[in-house]
Amino acid sequence: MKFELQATDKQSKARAGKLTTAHGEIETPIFMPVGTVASVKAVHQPELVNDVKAEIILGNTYHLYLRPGTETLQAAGGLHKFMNWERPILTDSGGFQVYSLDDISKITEQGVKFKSHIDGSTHLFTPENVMDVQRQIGADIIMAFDECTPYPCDVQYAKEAMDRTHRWLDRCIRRFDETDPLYGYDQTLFPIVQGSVYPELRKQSAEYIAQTDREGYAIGGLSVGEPHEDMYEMSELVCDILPKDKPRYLMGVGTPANILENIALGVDMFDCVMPARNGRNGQIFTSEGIMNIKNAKWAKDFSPLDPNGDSFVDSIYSKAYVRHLFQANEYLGRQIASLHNLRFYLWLVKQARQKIQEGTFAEWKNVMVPKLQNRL
Ligand code: PRF
Repeated sequence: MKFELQATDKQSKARAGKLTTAHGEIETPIFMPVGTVASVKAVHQPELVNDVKAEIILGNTYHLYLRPGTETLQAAGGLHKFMNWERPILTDSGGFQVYSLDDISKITEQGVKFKSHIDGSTHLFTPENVMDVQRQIGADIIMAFDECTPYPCDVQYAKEAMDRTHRWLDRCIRRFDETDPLYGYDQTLFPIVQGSVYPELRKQSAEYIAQTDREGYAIGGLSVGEPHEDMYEMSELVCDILPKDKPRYLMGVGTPANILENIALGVDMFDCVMPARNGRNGQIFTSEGIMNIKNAKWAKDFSPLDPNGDSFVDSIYSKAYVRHLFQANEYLGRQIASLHNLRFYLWLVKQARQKIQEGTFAEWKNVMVPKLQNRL
């Protein structure tokens, strides 16, 4: 993998870059649609390529390991072939998902014991087998096995979890470096910074992660319920420590406004279930703000979902029609909303990239952020 820094904003820490993987190039800043179970929900592959214009998507080790399982994925020749997605894929390591299971997972030095949400069977994830599973899935970028602390979290536990994350990282790196990719193309491993909302821990973690000298780094443990100001403070502190010539990925963030603010602090990559999940519930993100498409006020509004929207669905459907589909509980309504929102997120990061290259990002961001938070 190669990362080329192409432009940096003068009035903020925003960057534009190009990431080259075995499955093609990604222009940063980028948003990665989430395809947890080998499917970006309700979106066909040609729509993902041509309409959303996704450049990279995300898969989840936890879900893919449980179903369809690594035997099937290996027999298919890896996840790219299985789902017919020829562009880059990143897989999350499963840590975050097993902690979300909370009362049914147990953390020890060895790893995390958890029960399948599908059939209740017991499994153990360790830094080593999570590397093996991600080799078998075959994503271009794979994530270290970490422990994401909840919010709030006392400083003592946050430090314990961070130290464990660092020890697990050493084991991940050892296993990753002594194994080979299974499908003939390179994979790369991104370590994850933790440390909750404690500046001293974040600093320690960022320094530890930076000295591992990998090809890219992630920031975890944020957007878990802390105030936005804390998220921005941690994100900036970590970005200032991580090397400038490597991409930074902020995991699981966030709203459109969160994304622009974090781009301004030096983040290059994002993923979040929000555009698709909230879209399926009728929440539409636009360049003028957020709307609930189920609201009666849209009943006779025949304008597009977003007046500035360039998505395929914006060019052919109206607010009134999409509202009707939600009222009638039609699948198509949820599908249109997902497509619109995913394209909107991709449009937003591409606009950011263009403004960074033109040298006008900071002013543009300050105009956009309040607009993006409008309730329509
Ligand atoms: N760790 C991992 N995946 C994640 C997170 C994390 O901390 C988050 C936190 N927002 C989202 N996804 N491995």
